[in-house]
Amino acid sequence: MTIAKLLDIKYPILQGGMAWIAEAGLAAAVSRGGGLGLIAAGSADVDYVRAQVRRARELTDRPFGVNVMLMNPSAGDILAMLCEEKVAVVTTGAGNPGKYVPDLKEAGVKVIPVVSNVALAVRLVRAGVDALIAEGQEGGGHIGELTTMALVPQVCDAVEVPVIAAGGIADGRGIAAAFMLGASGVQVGTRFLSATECIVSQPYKDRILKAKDSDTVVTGRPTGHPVRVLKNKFSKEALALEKKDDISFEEYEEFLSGTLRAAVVDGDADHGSLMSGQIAGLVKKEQPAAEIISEMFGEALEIYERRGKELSW
Ligand code: TUI
Repeated sequence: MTIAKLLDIKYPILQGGMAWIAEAGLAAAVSRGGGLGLIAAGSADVDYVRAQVRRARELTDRPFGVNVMLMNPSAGDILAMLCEEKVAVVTTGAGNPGKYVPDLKEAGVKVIPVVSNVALAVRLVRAGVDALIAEGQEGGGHIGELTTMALVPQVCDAVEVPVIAAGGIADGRGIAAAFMLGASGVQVGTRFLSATECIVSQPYKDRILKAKDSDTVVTGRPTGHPVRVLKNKFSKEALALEKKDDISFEEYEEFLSGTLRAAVVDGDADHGSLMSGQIAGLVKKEQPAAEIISEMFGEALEIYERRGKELSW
């Protein structure tokens, strides 16, 4: 079964579930453009997410999904509401959604968790998920240890369900490479930060558009929650704090609190957390989401049609 058939979409491109950023407007624009748009539940409550689902339904007849960040204390209630609303697809991040799979399947919701290693991938396939997103540490936000290049083929070999590659994919070359590794689709986050329909603050967007290859850094490694962000005053301070022996987990959490919102909503590009993948250096201009999708897929097809026959060494 192809991803496009499984999800009833035109292109095998899923939008990443970016907390505070991916709301109904972006999700609907991606779905109208032939991909699968996602509303990010992030750290929001049930009522916010329900309202976003209903808004997306007003904006598009195409299928869309909701990404549930499992560290959110309301994750269980949000998932129960998504069953009631019978959303087409749920993706999950930052945890193991195994215990929720039976109820989601019963409600007819397709379940596609993000995994960052083979062990969790195998467990979740046994639990009955429809597909998996294998996300490498090139991605933005909360990440695992393995790179996309190493993770994707190993997950593909370990499971029978379709695998969607994520982390470091922002153009047609990334799509073509992901398919060569055995993936059946891709998830794209950072490139959609530059979408015209993306509500992220202009200072955040501008930093993405100006970013170079080595402009991201991973904060939070000692806390067990590594998060990839663009380098700025916030990331410098975070790394300095992590090095101190006398800082408690609670103090560090307090320092992080509200920093993503500050970047996304308030436009504080110096003191906010600018979550971004390593591929930001490839994102050069603002474009409508539909154009991003058709351009990326067109490039991938061209690589298959032309370069596939030109392999030489
Ligand atoms: O979830 C993400 N990326 C995210 S979530 C997020 S919101 C946030 N805000 C502030 C601090 C931290 C997070 C921003 N970016 N990507 C998917 C992902 N999931 N990456 C890694 C994982 C993951 C980690 C552990 C998946 C499963 C897992 O399982 C642990 C277990 O219990 O087995």
